[in-house]
Parts: sequence; structure tokens; C-alpha cells
Amino acid sequence: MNKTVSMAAAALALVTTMTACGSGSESEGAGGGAEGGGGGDTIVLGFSQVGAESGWRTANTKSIKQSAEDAGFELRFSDAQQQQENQIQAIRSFIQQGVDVIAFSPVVESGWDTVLVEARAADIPVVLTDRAVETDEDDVYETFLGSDFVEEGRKAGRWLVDEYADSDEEVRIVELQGTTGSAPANDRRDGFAEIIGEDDKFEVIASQDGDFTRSGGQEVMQAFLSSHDDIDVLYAHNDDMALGAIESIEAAGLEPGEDIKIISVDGIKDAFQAMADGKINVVVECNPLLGPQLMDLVEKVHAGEEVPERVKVEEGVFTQDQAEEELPNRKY
Ligand code: GYE
Repeated sequence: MNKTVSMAAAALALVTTMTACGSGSESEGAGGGAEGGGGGDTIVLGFSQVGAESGWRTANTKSIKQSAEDAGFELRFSDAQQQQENQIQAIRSFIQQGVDVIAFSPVVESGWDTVLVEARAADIPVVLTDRAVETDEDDVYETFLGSDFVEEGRKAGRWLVDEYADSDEEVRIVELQGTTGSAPANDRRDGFAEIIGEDDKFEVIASQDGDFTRSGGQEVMQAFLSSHDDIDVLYAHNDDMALGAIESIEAAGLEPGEDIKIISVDGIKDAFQAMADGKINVVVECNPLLGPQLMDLVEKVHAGEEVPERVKVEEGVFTQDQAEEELPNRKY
């Protein structure tokens, strides 16, 4: 039922965007020139966002909107509410509008070939940001700007290996996965598994999709707790799910960070607060402030300049002893 409602809302949002853009393009007609959907020299950027599922995403959207404004681009922004079909529709609409560049953060990895080929046929360069795609097609995107999610998973695993270095006892782990089929869920799972797989005292006893949301984390953790009474560690693929899970752990009369150690990914302010309060043990950073780098790449791609196929974001790992000091510096 929720799905229907959210899809209807998304369709409405799309129509609104299209109407607004339609009138924009008309007035730009006179300016014409080689600038696709844009008037004069203004770069028109169509951006399809995943949704508004997490604190990370909110910060990412803000960064993109602000940076597009700072760069003087005309941004046509569409929120897919975590539905791939909405993203495909938005990209098709950007192609129809003849925008100069399309950028998007693909909700899942597969299923993009058809629409990417359509963009290529229309000669509109595509920039991937945040999440990657799996494709059999050549030259369907110019560059991919985003974090190394496998490495993030490895960092989470390394912290755990260190934490239990002096113990021979079995370590029972539950995993809250991000959206099934998404690059960060696949890669954070694989990177973590690679590291803990080196020692068989580590065992992932349950692993399930919490869709990167607080409510997802809370519900799935509640289910984990009702079927297992011997959980040592929670590995959450993002902070929002970890924060939701903390509610369920506390509701079960257990102490998060003590009875169950918590590893999370992202580094939003709320998670730093939870770390300072002793409820999360470690956060692997994933930086959402991709806007400035993205606009830079968009400009280059539009000008026909060479760009690297892959641009990675630099990130760190933070533990409880650093949380208090780092908290005032967090921008998201
Ligand atoms: O970790 C999560 C968000 O793709 C890196 O998506 C992003 C992830 C991020 O919902 O919080």
C-alpha cells in the first residue's frame, strides 16, 4: 500500500518537474544555440536522486543543490523515492528535455542498460555519482564519482578483527544490510566478509535488508533479537539503520555498545552523538558532500574535456574516544 502511495507521489513530482521544465525550455528557445535544453551558456543538469532515506542522503542532496547554484548551473532535480522505475522515468524525461548533462545516483546496480543507451543515442553525457552501475554497454557514462564501498566494508572488518584480537571465543555477528541490489549494500557486505573470513571465530549468524532507513533498522533488529539471544556484534551498513537498531536493543533491555557492539557506516552527526554516548563503537566514514566535485566533473564533461573514469572520495574511521572532539566539526 505504501508503495502505491509513494509511487503516485513520485509520478506527481515528476509531472510537476516536467511542467516547470517545459515552460523553462520554451523561454530558452530563443537563446537556442548549441546548449541543448539550456539558454545561453548556462549548463542544464538533470539530476536523479535515490530518495530521502537517510541523513547521508539529505546531506548529499543539500550539497548537490548548493553546489549547482554556486556553479551557476540550472539544476533539474528529481527524487525517485528509492524506486528504480522512477529513476528511469526521470532520466527519459531529461533526455526528452534535451538537458546538457545527466547525473544520477543509481538506487540499484543492474537494469540500466536500455536507458543509458538512450542517453548515449541522444548524445547527452552521463555522470554517475555515489553509486555505481553494472553494465555490458560501452561508453554509456563518462565518469563515476563516489566512495570505495568495498574498502569501507574492509575498514569495518579490520576494526572488528582488532577489537577481538585477544579472544579465541566465537564472535556472533548480525548484519543490517542496505537496500538489496544497491552498490553500497553489495560492497560493504563483501569487503567486511573478506576481512572477517580470515578467522573462523567470526560468524555472521543473520543478515537482512533494512533498506538504509531508521525504521528498517529498528524492525529488522527487533526480529534478530527475538530469534537470537546471543548476539555479540551488529554491523549496520549505515548510521540510520544503526540508530533504529539501538532503539530495539534498548527496548529489549540490553545496552547498545556494551552488550552488543555496534559498527556503522556514514558518519552523520547523530551517529557521532551516539558514539559519544557509548552506544555505537565505531563509524566508518562515507562522505556525502559530493556536490563541488560533481559540478566540476559536469563542467568538464560538458566542455568535452577528458575526465578519469573513476574518482574516489577520501574517508576515515572514527572510534568512541574521538567522537566528542569530532562532533562539533561534523557538517552533516
Ligand atoms: O551510506 C546510506 C544511503 O549510497 C553511500 O545510501 C550511499 C548510502 C549511504 O542511504 O546512508
